Amino acid sequence: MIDVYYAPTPNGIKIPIALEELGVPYRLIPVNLSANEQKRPEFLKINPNGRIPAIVDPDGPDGPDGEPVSVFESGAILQYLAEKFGGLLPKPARERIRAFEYLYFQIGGVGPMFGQAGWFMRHPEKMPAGIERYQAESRRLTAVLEARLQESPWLAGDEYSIADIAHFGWLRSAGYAGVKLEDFPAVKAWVERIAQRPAVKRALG
Ligand SMILES: N[C@@H](CCC(=O)N[C@@H](CS)C(=O)NCC(=O)O)C(=O)O
Repeated sequence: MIDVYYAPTPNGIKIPIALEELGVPYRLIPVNLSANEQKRPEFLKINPNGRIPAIVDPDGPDGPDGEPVSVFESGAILQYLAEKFGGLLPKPARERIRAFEYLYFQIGGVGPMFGQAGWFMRHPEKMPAGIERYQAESRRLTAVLEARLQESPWLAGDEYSIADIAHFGWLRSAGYAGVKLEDFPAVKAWVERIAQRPAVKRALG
């Protein structure tokens, strides 16, 4: 049974969604971010970066009776799960490349920019220019997704993948970063389509 160190945040929900989609049993271990549990020494052994999500797979990558492995960084966890359990990543090389492009686009772009936009919107006294800069960047990144989803049902192409799962939590809460989904109709329809998936409903309870 895979242990998922979890809080119900845009990064946190990626992991139970992927595990539900793959049909893999898991146990959620809540991490109280307000109490800074993610900075405790025992958790830092699992994720030296002191953030959720992280997982511990008692069987490791080699399957039953293998060595346990811990994985941190949500993109690395999604890739680990997709490769170990054989799903959520297209097999054709060209679509697989697209899946990784959009996965890293989320990890390096959408996540940090939406996060900063949301933070500055809630702390305007710190730096008004921060709101303007990070909101503008969040909208620009959403426009990139809009263009992709105008031409393709899913971010990798014809198949739903870990690239979609990585973005879903951030885009369904786009208002947090000052992004109005009404301005991005293909992204809005894609968020609604993902929210209707039975695995996603189960993961979100
Ligand atoms: N790049 C990391 C980001 C993880 C992250 O920012 N997690 C947030 C919750 S969404 C967190 O643990 N925040 C608490 C903290 O920074 O102490 C990932 O994708 O896993």
